[in-house]
Amino acid sequence: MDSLNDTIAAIATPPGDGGVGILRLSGPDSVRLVAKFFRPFSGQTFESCPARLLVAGSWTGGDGLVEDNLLCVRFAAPASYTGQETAEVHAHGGGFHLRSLLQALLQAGARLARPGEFTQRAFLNGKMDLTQAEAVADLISSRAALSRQAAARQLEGGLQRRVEALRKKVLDLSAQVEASVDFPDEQDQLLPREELARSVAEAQRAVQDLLSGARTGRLLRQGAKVVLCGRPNVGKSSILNALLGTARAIVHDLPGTTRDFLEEPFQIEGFPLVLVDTAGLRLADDAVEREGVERSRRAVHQADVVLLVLDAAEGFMREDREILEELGGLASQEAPKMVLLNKSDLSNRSDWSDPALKDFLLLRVSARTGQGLDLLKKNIFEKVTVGRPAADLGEALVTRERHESALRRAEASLAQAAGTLEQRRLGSEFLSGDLRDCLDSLGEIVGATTRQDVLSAIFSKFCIGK
Ligand SMILES: Nc1nc2c(ncn2[C@@H]2O[C@H](COP(=O)(O)OP(=O)(O)OP(=O)(O)O)[C@@H](O)[C@H]2O)c(=O)[nH]1
Ligand SMILES: [Mg+2]
Repeated sequence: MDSLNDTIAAIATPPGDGGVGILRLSGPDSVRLVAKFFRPFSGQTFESCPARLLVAGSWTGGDGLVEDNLLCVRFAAPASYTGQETAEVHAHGGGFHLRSLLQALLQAGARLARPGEFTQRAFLNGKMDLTQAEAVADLISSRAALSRQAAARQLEGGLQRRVEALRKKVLDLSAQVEASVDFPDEQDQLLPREELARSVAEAQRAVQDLLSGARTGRLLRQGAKVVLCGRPNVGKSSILNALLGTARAIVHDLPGTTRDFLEEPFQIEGFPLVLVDTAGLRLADDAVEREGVERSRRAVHQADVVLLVLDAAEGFMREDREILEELGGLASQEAPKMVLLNKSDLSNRSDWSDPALKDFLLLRVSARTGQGLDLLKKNIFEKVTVGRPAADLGEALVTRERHESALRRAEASLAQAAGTLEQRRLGSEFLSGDLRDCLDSLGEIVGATTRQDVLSAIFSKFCIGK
């Protein structure tokens, strides 16, 4: 890893032209480097200007010519985003102009920051834990109200507090057990097994509680894939269009119209979704359609919610039954499945009492009249939020697979500890081993015990200048 003593610099605002563009520096030479080019109008040196105050002045290039009139601000360590001395240059936001200013700073001795390096420094200097650092990236990339709200809760420390409370609980337990390792003779006295078992069970419940929000948290961050599937001509593309309110997909009365799958971002009450329209599932004779059908299967495989579309006017056909059977093996067990009886404007006489359908929620809809679409949206929302009311979704949720897998390992260690406690023969050193494993796993979530390569991978996904 690069040294924290490097002074790093980057353009912090997005590429392109804008009213204002910001350059950011962090490291021991930040202020000195900016001061080489920046002359406050007040006549003071930049170094002697108060910290955290925007100072107006001119920027002079190497040849002594003024290149911009702009604002600069300095932050003294440790009271900055990164915890180091930092400086910002708020210039006019031309892409070429900003790159020229950056170039001058790099020539003067700064190093170009890697993606996420500012936030990585903030993490390394204890300004935030790993869940908060991740929340910075999530807030920047959020595209829907509820995702933004979840990222903000996490940034503010919601998840950190829940995990730290759990760690503290396990740490206390572990201290109690460790004490008895030192005095093996007094073990029974020091190890009130029932009390310990109760504490372990309590920790297990807290882990499960965190895990129960993991799916929703992940979907909030990534957008839930809602896949429309079914045989040709039942109206999948029409439903997609009706939900989006635009004629995004081609609709035609010829079966086999949609050849490739099609994805569009969509939201329900601020929950981010990706609607996926697919090619009708059937035994296709031409090679292109066969490839399309294969892609439909892959889309169903990756679905977070599956909408099987039937034709209400035609009723439940043999082909529908075959698709329904195939869905069982194809779609994820976790993914809720609903059956849409489309074209219900044409008929609602068909019989849907077939046993194959009895486990599914059947919704009568019409892409043509819009009937039933509000109810469909309400049901999709309930499925992706697992019934939590929208107001609860801002509560700190586990949002990444990384958190989830660490929690599963913590859960396994606690189960092991519970087992050890039951088998009275095993000594307390086994128990303390289990608890240490559990603490390591929990520590990975907040970044206390996270491996260097994992950390690098997390920060490398950030944008430059963050
Ligand atoms: N009356 C009525 N017609 C509909 C409805 N939805 C779709 N249709 C008609 O059904 C035909 C097929 O619609 P599509 O949306 O192309 O069907 P699809 O399932 O996407 O078909 P493929 O792409 O071929 O698999 C078109 O002629 C639509 O106008 C509906 O709710 N009511
Ligand atoms: Mg279609």
